[in-house]
Amino acid sequence: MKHTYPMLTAEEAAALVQHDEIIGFSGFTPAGAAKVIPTAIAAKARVEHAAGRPFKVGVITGASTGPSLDGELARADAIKFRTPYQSDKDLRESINAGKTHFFDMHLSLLPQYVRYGFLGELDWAIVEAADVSVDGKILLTTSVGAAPTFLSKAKRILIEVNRYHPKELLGFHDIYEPKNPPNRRPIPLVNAEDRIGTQRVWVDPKKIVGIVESNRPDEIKGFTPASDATTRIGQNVAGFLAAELRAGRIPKSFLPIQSGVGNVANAVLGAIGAHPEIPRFQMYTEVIQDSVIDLINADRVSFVSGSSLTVSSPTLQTIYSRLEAYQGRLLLRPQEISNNPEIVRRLGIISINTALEADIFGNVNSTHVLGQKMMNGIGGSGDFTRNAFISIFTCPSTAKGGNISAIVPMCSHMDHSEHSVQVLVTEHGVADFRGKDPRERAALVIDNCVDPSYRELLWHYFKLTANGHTPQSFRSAFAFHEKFLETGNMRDATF
Ligand code: 0RQ
Repeated sequence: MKHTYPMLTAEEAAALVQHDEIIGFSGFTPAGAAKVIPTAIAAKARVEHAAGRPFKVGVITGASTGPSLDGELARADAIKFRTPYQSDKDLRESINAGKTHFFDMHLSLLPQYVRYGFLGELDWAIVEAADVSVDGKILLTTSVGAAPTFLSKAKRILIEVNRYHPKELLGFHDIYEPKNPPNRRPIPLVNAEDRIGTQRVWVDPKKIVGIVESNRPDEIKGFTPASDATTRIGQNVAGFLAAELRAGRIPKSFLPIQSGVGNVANAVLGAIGAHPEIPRFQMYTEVIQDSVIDLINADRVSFVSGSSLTVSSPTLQTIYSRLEAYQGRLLLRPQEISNNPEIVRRLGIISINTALEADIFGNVNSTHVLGQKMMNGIGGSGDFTRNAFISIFTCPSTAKGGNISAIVPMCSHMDHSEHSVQVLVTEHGVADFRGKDPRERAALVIDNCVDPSYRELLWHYFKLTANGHTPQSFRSAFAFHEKFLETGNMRDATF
C-alpha cells in the first residue's frame, strides 16, 4: 500500500491512547466497528489496572458494536461512559450494576451532539476502513454511522484498514454532514435513493497518526428462526398494511419502510415481503439485516438505504461475490441522514419497531426490563416513530413463558408516548389507535392484542377507576410488575 501514514501494530496504536480520553469509534451495530485497536486498548487497560493505575476511556459509537469493542472494553472495566446504544451482554451487566455510565440517545442526535460539543472534545476517532488515500480520503466498510463526524471533530485519527472488505465498496456510501445552526440548510434528499454527498469521507491527512492493518469479518450474530408468535406478528403487520393499501390510505406505489432490529423485526419484514397484495417496495431504514437482502434477491425490495449492512458472514460473502448486482440498490448513509426526522416526515416512512412492553393506552417501553434494567437502548426507534407516516410497534403478547404480559396497565418506563404510537400489533391482532381516545384505545388493546390469560385482569384494572380522560389507578398501575418480582408470575396480580 502506497501512503505516507505510519503503519502501527494494534498494540502500538493502543499505547497512544491515554486514561480519561474520549474516543469516537466507527460501528453502527457490529457492522464496520473498529475491532483490533479496541481489543488492544482493553489489554492495555488490564495492564494498567494490574499496576494499580486508573485507565478508563469515554466510548462513543454510532450504535451498538461487536464483542471486540464493547465486550472487550467492558470486561476490562475500561469504559468511563458509553453512548448512544449497546447490545453486549457484559456491557449491559456493567451498566445495570451501575459501574458504567450509559446515556441512552436517539441515534439521529448523536452526531450533532458531538459537533455541538455537548459530549466534550473527542481525543480520537478510531475508524475501520476498506481503503485510505494519500490525500486523506477514507472509504468506510459496512457502516457509516457517526464515523464522518468523529473523523471531522477528533483531534487525532487511527484507522483500521480491514482487508476483509473489498475496495470495490466504493460507490456504496453517501457521505453528507449538515452544517450547525444557524447555517443549517434543508437536507436535499427527496427520494429514498437520492445521492447527496461524497463516496468517501475527506479528512486532513495530517490528523491520521497511524494505520493498523487487519483482516477480520464483522462479528454479527445469526437470528433465531421465526417462531409461531413472530410469524403471526409478521402476518398481522402485513395484513394491516395491505388493508391500508386497499383503503387508499397508503399510495398504490407504496411508501418506504423502516424496520427495527431483532428477531421480531426480521420476521415482520419477511411477512411483508411475502404478502401478495404488497407491491415491490423501497426501504429507508437504519439497519439492513439479512431479511432485506433476501427481499432484494427476490426482487421484492427495489432499493434500500440504511446506515449499516448488518448481515451474517455468508450473506456478506454472497454480496461481495457479485457487488455490481447491488450497485444502485443498496446505499449506506450517516445515521444523521438515515434517521433524520426531516427526511422521515418528507418521505412518508412506515416505521415498524419492537416494544418490550406497551400499556393499554398505547404508551411504549422499548428499553427497560421491569422499569429498571437497560436492555439495549432506544436506538433509532424514536427518530422514526415520532415522524412516521404510520408508526407501528410490534411485540409478542407475553415473555418468559407467559409469566410476563408485554401489555400492562402502565409502562414501567416510557420511550414512545401515546402521542407518537399509532398502531400496536401482537400475535393476537392489531390495535389501530388513530383517532381514538385513551378509553377506546384500551378496549382495542385488551380485545385485540393481549394474551387471553391476561384479558380479564386488564379489563378489571381498566374498570377500577371510572373518572378521568385516562382512567389510571395509582395504587394498582404497577401491580403486574410488583407481582412478577414477588412470585415470578404477573397473572398473580390483584387489585
Ligand atoms: O429475553 O433473550 O433473555 O429471552 O427481551 O426479546 O422477543 O427476542 O425481541 O430480539 O426483537 O428485541 C425491544 C430488545 C426486542 C429490540 C428489543 C425479553 C425476552 C428476551 C428480547 P431473553 P425478543 P427482539 C432500530 C430501532 C429498541 C431499539 C430499536 C430493541 C428479550 O428491538 O432493542 O427499536 N429495540 N431500534 O424474553 C421482560 C418484557 C419483555 C422481556 C421481552 N415485557 N419484560 N423481558 N423480553 N419482553 C435499531 C437501532 O436502533 C440500531
